[in-house]
Amino acid sequence: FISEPRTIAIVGCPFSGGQGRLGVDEGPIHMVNAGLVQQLKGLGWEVEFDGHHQFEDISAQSDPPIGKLKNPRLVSKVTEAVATVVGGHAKKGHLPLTIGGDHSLAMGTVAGTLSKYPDACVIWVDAHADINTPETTESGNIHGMPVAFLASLTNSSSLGATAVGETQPFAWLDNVHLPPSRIAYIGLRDVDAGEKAILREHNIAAYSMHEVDRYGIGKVVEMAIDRVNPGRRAPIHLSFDVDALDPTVAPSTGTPVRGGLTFREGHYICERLFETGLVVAVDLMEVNPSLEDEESVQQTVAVGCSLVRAALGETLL
Ligand code: 6HN
Ligand code: MN
Ligand code: MN
Ligand code: MN
Repeated sequence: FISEPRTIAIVGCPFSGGQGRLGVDEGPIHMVNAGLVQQLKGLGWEVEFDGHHQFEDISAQSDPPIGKLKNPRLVSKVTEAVATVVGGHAKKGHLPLTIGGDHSLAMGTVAGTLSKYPDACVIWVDAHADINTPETTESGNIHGMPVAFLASLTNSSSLGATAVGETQPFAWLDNVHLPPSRIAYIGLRDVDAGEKAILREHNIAAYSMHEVDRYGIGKVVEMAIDRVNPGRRAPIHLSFDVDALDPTVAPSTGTPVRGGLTFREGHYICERLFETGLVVAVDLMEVNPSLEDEESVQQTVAVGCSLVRAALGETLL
């Protein structure tokens, strides 16, 4: 049994270093400006928001790639800070709501959740599996890798050597471990070949759009919960990448993939997880207000806010 948090702590993370497209750092600013704080208060929550997180800046020159990984030092520093902030809110009994920013941030959010709830499971809603390792990544973008680090499928030593005396990026994550049996995906449709092999090898619960079509979203969500949380007692961390939605529903995002979740399917996942009473942390990632036209941006920001509301108790009746 989880004593239900009454306070939401919004962690705004204007960060784009886990991928190459500028603008995704503006996502949280747009969502807060759209009235997210008031909307959550309207659901009966106390809401804490002390402004967007200020991240230490590391210049590109002092952060050359390690192997294929781009901005490794920056992403490591930022996600470590996010883990501390999210973990701190969770330990006070608050529900951390992290707004991205790119999905590399989930290294921090999930690590933060695990620091308070070591038995937590993760429902990862995304077009992508974000489980590349430094060996399998084709893009070198770290937002495609957070799950591999969280699940200890890779670690900081596999990055290769850094300068003498330098702290190895991601060493802070080496002691964080989310067992692969406690991860379930919903919405997948753009999974790299190396990632497919990893999902198979570790028997990770993965419900792609094929399963959504086949069974319907209602059944898929129950199957996902049962796989990672069979007794339905463990805390749930929901990490929602807005690109899980179809690009017609959420166009302003950096790696859109057609054939995604409908507006209702996305909201249903959030509503159903809230109903379990087990949700202890929520991420909403990858809204990029610099992509597509103004109407698309507004639509994407609005759908981001409404997914968050659904995950935090908004009902249709
Ligand atoms: N995201 N699999 C691709 C890569 O670059 O590794 C895409 C990753 C997308 C990540 O959307 O959070
Ligand atoms: Mn707090
Ligand atoms: Mn993602
Ligand atoms: Mn994605």
